[in-house]
Amino acid sequence: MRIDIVSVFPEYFDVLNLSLLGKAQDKGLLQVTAHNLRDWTHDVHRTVDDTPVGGGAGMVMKPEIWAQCLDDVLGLPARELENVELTLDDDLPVGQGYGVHATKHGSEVGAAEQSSAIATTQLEHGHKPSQLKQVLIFPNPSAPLFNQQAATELSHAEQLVFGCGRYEGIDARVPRYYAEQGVDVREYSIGDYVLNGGEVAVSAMIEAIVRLIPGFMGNPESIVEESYTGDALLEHRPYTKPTTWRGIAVPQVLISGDHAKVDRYRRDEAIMRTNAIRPDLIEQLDCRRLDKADRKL
Ligand code: 6GU
Repeated sequence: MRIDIVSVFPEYFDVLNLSLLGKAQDKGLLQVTAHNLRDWTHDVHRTVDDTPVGGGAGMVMKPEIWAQCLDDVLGLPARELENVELTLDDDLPVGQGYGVHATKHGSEVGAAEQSSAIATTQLEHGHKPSQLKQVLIFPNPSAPLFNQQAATELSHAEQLVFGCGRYEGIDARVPRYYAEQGVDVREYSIGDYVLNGGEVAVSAMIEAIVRLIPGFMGNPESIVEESYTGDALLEHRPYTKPTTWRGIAVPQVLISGDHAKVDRYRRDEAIMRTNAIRPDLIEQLDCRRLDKADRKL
């Protein structure tokens, strides 16, 4: 899998090189690249945002910068610059040029170098953009919740591109445009609270997705049994030795040696905990997946 992340704070993603994700990259299962959105700007201030049309607080991220960047990262054909307001840049000596250079080839030198750097990376890793099953994902607190089902589905993609918004978000025409181009576009929230930007949400989504890539986890069984897979129940609580610690004994059944009883105990625990903590998950539960003993609870 190839993962491209676009952000104005690409350093946030340095941590992805640590731990299991780093190992997956070493094994060649995964290649993660964090891009700086500002590399696709053309003005000396490297501006990525503007005031909201219609008024209001905060700033909105500009669609043309995002599109220049995403066209490159998705491997779509470069387009000529369009709808760019040519402004005389007052930081440059008069006569030396404009803040924005609209050329036939779509961009000034900096951005052209960017796209060739990406093309080289794709060649090095043997990807042809046309063969990729791509998904473009925008973290958005006002979107459907990201869950284990979404993570599982996305773990089968060949390329994931994450566009991290800051401020009041990215101009709404950006996801719409790529969807209209036939790109599989998703927007996800990671919970009912507000973060300052999408970076932390994307880190969480990547960790949830990448551990589901076949060959990533040392012990695939630990994935099958855990919370939210299969029945969408919370997991039973874990215990290790000693069987009595600081006067607290582990549940007796766990040291009985009776595997059927242990399984039954763990399933009861999972159902009761889910009922107490997440009754919404109990309501979603597929009744056909409950066994006779479950129904007595
Ligand atoms: Cl995806 N983004 C932001 N900014 N805040 C969030 C979120 C996403 N999910 C929950 N809160």
